Amino acid sequence: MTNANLYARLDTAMQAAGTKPAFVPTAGNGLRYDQVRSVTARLANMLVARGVRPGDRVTVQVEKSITAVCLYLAVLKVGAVYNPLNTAYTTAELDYFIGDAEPSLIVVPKAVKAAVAALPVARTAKAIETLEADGTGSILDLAFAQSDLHQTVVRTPKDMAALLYTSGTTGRSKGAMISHENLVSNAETLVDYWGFGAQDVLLHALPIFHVHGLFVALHTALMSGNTMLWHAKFDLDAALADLPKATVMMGVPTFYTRLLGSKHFSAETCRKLRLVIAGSAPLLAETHIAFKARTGLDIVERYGMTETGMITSNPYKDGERVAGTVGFALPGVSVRVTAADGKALPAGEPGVLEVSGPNVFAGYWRNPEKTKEEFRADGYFITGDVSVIAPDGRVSIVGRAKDLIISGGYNVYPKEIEDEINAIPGVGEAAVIGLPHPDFGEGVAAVITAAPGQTAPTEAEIIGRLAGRLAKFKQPKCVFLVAELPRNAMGKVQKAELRKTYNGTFAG
Ligand code: MLC
Ligand code: AMP
Repeated sequence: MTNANLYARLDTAMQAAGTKPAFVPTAGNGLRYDQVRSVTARLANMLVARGVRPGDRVTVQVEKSITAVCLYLAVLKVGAVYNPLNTAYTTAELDYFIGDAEPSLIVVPKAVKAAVAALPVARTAKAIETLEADGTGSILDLAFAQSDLHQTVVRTPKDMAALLYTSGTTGRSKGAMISHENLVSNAETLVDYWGFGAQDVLLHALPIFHVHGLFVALHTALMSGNTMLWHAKFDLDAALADLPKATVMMGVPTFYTRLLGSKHFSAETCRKLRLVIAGSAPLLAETHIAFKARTGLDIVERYGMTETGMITSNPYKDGERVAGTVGFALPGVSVRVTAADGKALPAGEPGVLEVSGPNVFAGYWRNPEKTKEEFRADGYFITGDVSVIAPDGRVSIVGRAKDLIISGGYNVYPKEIEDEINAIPGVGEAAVIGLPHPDFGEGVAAVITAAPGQTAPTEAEIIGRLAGRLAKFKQPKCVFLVAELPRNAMGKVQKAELRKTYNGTFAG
């Protein structure tokens, strides 16, 4: 039986890359491909020694490092399930994720180990190990006591490789169960569609706890045996310094607006770039046009989701890259647009985009009801993105059927923030909205009323109360107090009205 384990596929490519540099960090030592393979094998033996078995979850909340990538690869190698968490999440948020994922191993920085160990939900884990931002930690110490020989565990295409949490419009976050087949098929498609070759050099400045940085960027580069210019985060000066060495760059729109905001960014900076990818949030047509004018390069905007990986892309080889559109369904992926009743709509009519293909996830972790709600009977997944498909198949995302804010590429679900604000004494009701933001695309704002007969808390008090409860990027950047929230005849808060009223809040 062939091994459908994604690691087996990546290992073949990494072996072929030999002693080529895999990761070149902005400071400190990098790793060659042969070293990545041997560190990964040692970490895999460490995981086994710690009692991690195939199918077990390994929950990881660590800063971006090369060791963290090797840990991800090692989790795949032993047939376990990688569960990365945004480093911005608070301990209160962690409590929920650990309770839901029930990992057998948790990896966090040493400074937060005691707080995590104190969570009752963490008791089900066999061990809590550490990993620091500089790539050192107990996992590496333990790994170096292990052999660098490890036989990759055989997985079937449908076996789970990763569990990625994505927030919900109602209630708590849901874990998307992502299989080896989902990841292998999407990566192979992208390598081919975007013309990756062994000579490519990728500037990697995305976080590695979400689909864009962890799957799209890493998998395409590893599968092609590319060198990655490894940035712990997006830093404008560091990006400007490394871009002249890169042939490929991937980022959220904020990366590109920040680059365009620098007078040092020019066609010369991009002299070797052949491919610039944007996604995770809408790229304004004006950003696409300004980038082309400054550099001569047409950004390739693509569209995807945690649950589906990449769905569409503007063409790389043949065809026009049209600003404000997300291109065509990728090979092997099918899309359609439907009305609320699920009936397919003709080309040109807006409706909710649905998708099917080997890239679409298996469902939500221990949540069959949500899974059922978001899939059609014929297997199409309902994205919640309002789209138009032109007669030639080109897709444009024109809105959202889901109440979602995307800030700097991070999803924020208003319901979660509203629940937290509503629980603050003195608050009557909160409505959380996204407003145009020059840096983050959308910025989070809250509009509140006072509880009857009470004085509402101030903006500073509200933000202060949310600090220990919600990740920074989810916290409102401003709070407005109103006598009443605007409502329609059904009593529903009219968020469109609020967005209009406060539209210019974050302007320039
Ligand atoms: C940081 N802050 C944010 C924020 N990121 N606030 C709102 N939205 C964000 N995205 C906060 C910081 O805590 C800080 O608060 C203040 O804003 C300014 O911080 P900064 O230093 O300017 O931010 P920075 O660290 O530079 O981060 C910005 C960023 C980062 C855009 C580089 O957010 C980022 O890397 N985003 C990428 C997200 C991503 O990978 N998404 C892919 C999801 S996958 P203070 O008050 O402390 O100063 C997906 C599927 C798909 O969607 O299709 O790809
Ligand atoms: P996530 O749940 O973090 O994977 O975010 C997925 C969501 O990001 C999608 O449902 C879209 O709403 C949005 N998204 C991703 N790429 C794009 C894009 N190129 N244009 C518009 N929205 C996008």
